[in-house]
Amino acid sequence: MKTIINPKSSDWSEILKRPTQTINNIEQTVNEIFNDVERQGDKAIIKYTTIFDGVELKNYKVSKKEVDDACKKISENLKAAIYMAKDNIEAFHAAQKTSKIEIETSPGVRCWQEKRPIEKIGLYIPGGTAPLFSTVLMLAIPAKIAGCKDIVICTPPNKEGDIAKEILFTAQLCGVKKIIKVGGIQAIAGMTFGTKTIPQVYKIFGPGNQFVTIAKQLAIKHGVAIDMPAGPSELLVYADDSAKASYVASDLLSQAEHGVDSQVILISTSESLIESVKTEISIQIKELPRKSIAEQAIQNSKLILVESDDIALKMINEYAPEHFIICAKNEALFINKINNAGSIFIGNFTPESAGDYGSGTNHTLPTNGFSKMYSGVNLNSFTKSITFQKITKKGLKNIGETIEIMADAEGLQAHKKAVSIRLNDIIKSSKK
Ligand code: HSO
Ligand code: ZN
Repeated sequence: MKTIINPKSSDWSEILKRPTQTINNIEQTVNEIFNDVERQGDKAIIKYTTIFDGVELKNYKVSKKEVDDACKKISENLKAAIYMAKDNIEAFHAAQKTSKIEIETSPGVRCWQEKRPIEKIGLYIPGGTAPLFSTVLMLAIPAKIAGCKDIVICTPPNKEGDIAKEILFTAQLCGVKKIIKVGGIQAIAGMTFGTKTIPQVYKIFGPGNQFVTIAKQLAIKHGVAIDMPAGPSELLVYADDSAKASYVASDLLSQAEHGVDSQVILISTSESLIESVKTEISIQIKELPRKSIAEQAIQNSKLILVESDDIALKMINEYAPEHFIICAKNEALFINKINNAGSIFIGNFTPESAGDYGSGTNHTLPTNGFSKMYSGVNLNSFTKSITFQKITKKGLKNIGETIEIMADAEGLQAHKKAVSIRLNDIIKSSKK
C-alpha cells in the first residue's frame, strides 16, 4: 500500500485515479452477442451459456422444485439473518414513499405529480467467486414496494447448471417467481430483446463485471433504461486520531476482498494512525480466505496524509467515493460538507458491511466517480413521476394570455389557437 504525504492539489487527480481494467474488443463481442440474441433468441442464449459458463442447459428457467429444494437447505441461522435484513431494508425503502404533490399554481390551475411503478424490470445478480444473494434483497425489496408487476432475475449457472441456494431462497422470500439461469452479456441482451424464456424489460438493475457493464450501456441504445453505470467496489475512509486502527483496517479489507480491481483509500491527518492501519492490514489480511484477491486490491490502494480536515474534504468530494466512512472528531464538518458520495457511514461502530447487508440502506451504489451525479438505487429508481393538471374556465382566463403571447413569440400559431378558441367561448358565454 502506498503512503502519500501532503500531495499538491495538482497531483490529486493522478493519485485518485481508479484502477482500470481494459479488455480489448469488448464492445465488438457485446455487439455480436446482442445481434445473435436478437435474431436467434433462446438458441443464442443456450449457445453462449455453453461457451461462457461451461454448461449446456435445455431448460434454463428455474423450476419450482429447484426453489423448494434450495429453501430446505438453508440453515435456520441464515434464514433468521436474512429475515432481519429484509425487515430493515423494507422499513427504510417503504419510508421513501412520497404522497401526491399537489398545488394550485394560479387560481383555477391545479397541477399535481404522482408516482407509478415501472412495470417490467430485470434484476441481474452476478455469480462468480461469491454469489451475492444480498443484492437480491437490495433490488427485489424496493421493486416490490414500488409495485413493479413483472420482475425477473437473471443469474449465471455454475458448471452443474445450478444457482446458489441462497439466491433462490432470497428470491422466493422477496416474491420473485421468475428466475432465469443466464448471466453475462447474453443475460442483458435477453432482457433487452426478450426471448421465449426471458421476458423483455423496461429497466435493468444490478452490478456486474466489465462485460455486463458494457452490455447494459448497449441496452440503453435499444431503448432499455439501466440503474446506473456500475464499476468495481470502492471505499474511502477518513479517519483521525479518534479512530481505531484495527477497525479502519477491517473496513478497508472488507471492500478489498470484493475483487482485484476494488479500490480502498484512507485519508488521515494522523501519521501515526496511518502507520498503525498499515500494520493492522498486514496482520488481518493473513487470516482471509480471499487473501490473494484482497492483496491485489490493496496494491491499488492508497494511504494519504493531509494537513487538515478541510483539505481532506476537498479531496473526498473530488474523488466521489461509492462508500465513505467518517471516523473523525469533527464528524459534523464532514457530514455537512460532503457533496459527492454514494453512501456514508459514521463513527467507529458503523462498518460498511452494515450497509452491504442489513442496516436498511441500499448497497447498489454509483462507483467510478459517478456519485457526483447519480444516486444509489432507492425506491424512486423503480418508479417514474407523472404530472397531471386540471384547469378551470377561471384558470384559463388567468393564464391564457400568457400562453398566447409565448406561443406567438415562438411562432407556433396552433399552440396559440388551442388557447384562443377556448378563451373566445368563455368570453362569449360570460356575455350571455
Ligand atoms: N459492497 C458491495 C455490496 C456487497 N458487499 C454485497 C457484500 N455483499 C457493493 O456496494
Ligand atoms: Zn461489500
